[in-house]
Amino acid sequence: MILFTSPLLSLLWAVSRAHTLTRSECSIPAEKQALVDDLQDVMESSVTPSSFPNPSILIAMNLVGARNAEAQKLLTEIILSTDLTDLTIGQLALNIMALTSSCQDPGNRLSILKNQMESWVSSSPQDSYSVFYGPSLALLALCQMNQEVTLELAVTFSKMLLANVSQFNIDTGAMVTLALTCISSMIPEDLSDYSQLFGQVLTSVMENISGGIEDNGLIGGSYSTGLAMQALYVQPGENWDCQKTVETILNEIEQNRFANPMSIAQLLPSLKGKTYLDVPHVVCSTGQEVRQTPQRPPSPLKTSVSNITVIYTINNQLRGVELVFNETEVVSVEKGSVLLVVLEEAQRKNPTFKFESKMTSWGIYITSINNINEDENHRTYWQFLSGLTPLDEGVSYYIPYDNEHITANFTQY
Ligand code: B12
Ligand SMILES: *[C@@H]1O[C@H](CO)[C@@H](O)[C@H](O)[C@H]1NC(C)=O
Ligand SMILES: *[C@@H]1O[C@H](CO)[C@@H](O)[C@H](O)[C@H]1NC(C)=O
Ligand SMILES: *[C@@H]1O[C@H](CO)[C@@H](O)[C@H](O)[C@H]1NC(C)=O
Ligand SMILES: *[C@@H]1O[C@H](CO)[C@@H](O)[C@H](O)[C@H]1NC(C)=O
Ligand SMILES: CC(=O)N[C@H]1CO[C@H](CO)[C@@H](O)[C@@H]1O
Repeated sequence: MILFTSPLLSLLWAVSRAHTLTRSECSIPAEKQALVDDLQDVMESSVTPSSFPNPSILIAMNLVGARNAEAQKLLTEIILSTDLTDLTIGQLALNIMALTSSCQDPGNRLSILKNQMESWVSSSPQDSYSVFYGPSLALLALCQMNQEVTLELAVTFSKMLLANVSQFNIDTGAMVTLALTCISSMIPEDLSDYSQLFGQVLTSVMENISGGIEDNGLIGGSYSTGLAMQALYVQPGENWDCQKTVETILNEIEQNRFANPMSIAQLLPSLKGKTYLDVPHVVCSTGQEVRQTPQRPPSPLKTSVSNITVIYTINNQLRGVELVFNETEVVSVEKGSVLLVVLEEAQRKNPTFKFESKMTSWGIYITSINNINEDENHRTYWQFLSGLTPLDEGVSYYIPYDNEHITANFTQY
């Protein structure tokens, strides 16, 4: 169905069409504007010389307009000096978009990403849907940088998505939507073979995202909503009440559900009607005012020093017959502690509960428990559950309640 001739592809790529977006009607009520500004301040004040270099924060800041020009400048410098050797495809893509949004030249990051993507498409076996998240970011970044190779990569990528459908993942679907929307806007409409292929993927992905719209307006839970909104902005459907989604999200913000700076980075652009497709169109103003970050209200003083009890189980039924274990420890931690404190307390009481972790853009990620390591090649990881429900936050943000039963279960994705 698809004919490949490279000169043709490059010719077509050059004929890019302007793409205009129709936005669903929704806005932030005037009385909630301060709440959103505070949220942006939390995200921007997380940028320090020693914090984890997070390109998603820079993208968000540039899309909505930085309130703290100093944080914007610092993060741009940090991203510019990030060592490229150990970056994944997705991280490279985010770095390129972050630098573009700061009107900086991404330099050799682009050619590294192209090479990595070319080997990725030719090697990937049947895979779980969320594994396509990073490569979608890559296609989006390459498309925005007008790389001719994008069309060919996108064709292979789309065929892989159509051929191997595993458990759908909203965040990944949203990224796929942004990437293929960018690519579709770069090829003439009458190129029916390509348009048809991308259209087919976009239709099924948007069906699944729409299916994730909950009665309360959230889309696939609190932390998928920001990205899902971006997808719904660029591929508008009929049945989305954007205002309802915004209202529920604003409630969630008031409940302090968006304390993690990365969760803010993925939400803020949507709240302000922006998407990652706007990255190439950011206007970089020079000589911005360095604004004083407003003082955050002091966190309420800890009045109660009472402890709570958490039942913590670590369970591996997956790896090594002789390594199988299922152990439970009851620990007492100060009320309001994050889950990480439970893990530390269990480890202190019982060496079987020894764990290892690494820092990521979302906070602390648990890589190993009782010497059983996650393995990307086998798609294994430590999943955290409350009862039988997977947690929607990591150990450095989730706050357990009294008598909660938390399980770390070694499983596959
Ligand atoms: C792929 C993915 C995974 C994979 C990561 C492995 C891999 N090699 O692909 C797996 C399935 C293992 C995973 C696990 C978890 N994930 Co996850 N994951 C994602 C997803 C879909 C894409 C991440 C990605 O590739 N980013 C692109 C690259 C370029 O960025 P990166 O920062 O380098 O990505 C790394 C980190 O994001 C890290 N990571 C992935 N998930 C999580 C979660 C936490 C809490 C941390 C600290 C790190 C982390 O793994 C990525 C690859 O190395 C995101 C969706 C999203 N909106 O971001 C959710 C997402 C980040 N995950 C989430 C959650 C909740 C989890 C779990 C805590 C679920 C659970 N109940 O156990 C666990 C982590 C537990 C632990 N061991 O600490 C939430 C975080 C929300 C929040 N407010 O904290 C997200 C946003 C999904 C959602 N919409 O709810 N995840
Ligand atoms: C999405 O939903 C449709 C049905 O609505 C289904 O056929 C398809 O396999 C789903 N998954 C993906 C990844 O698109
Ligand atoms: C592991 O232990 C928990 C708590 O004691 C128990 O509920 C669960 O059934 C056990 N699971 C397995 C697979 O043995
Ligand atoms: C309360 O929790 C802390 C850890 O947060 C622990 O060190 C301490 O022993 C606990 N106190 C009691 C009485 O269990
Ligand atoms: C724990 O992981 C195992 C192995 O993947 C799986 O069979 C089991 O259903 C998981 N348990 C829970 C509670 O999710
Ligand atoms: C297009 C594509 O990637 N197809 C793969 C789907 O999964 C099967 C089974 O693992 C692979 O053999 C195909 O290559």
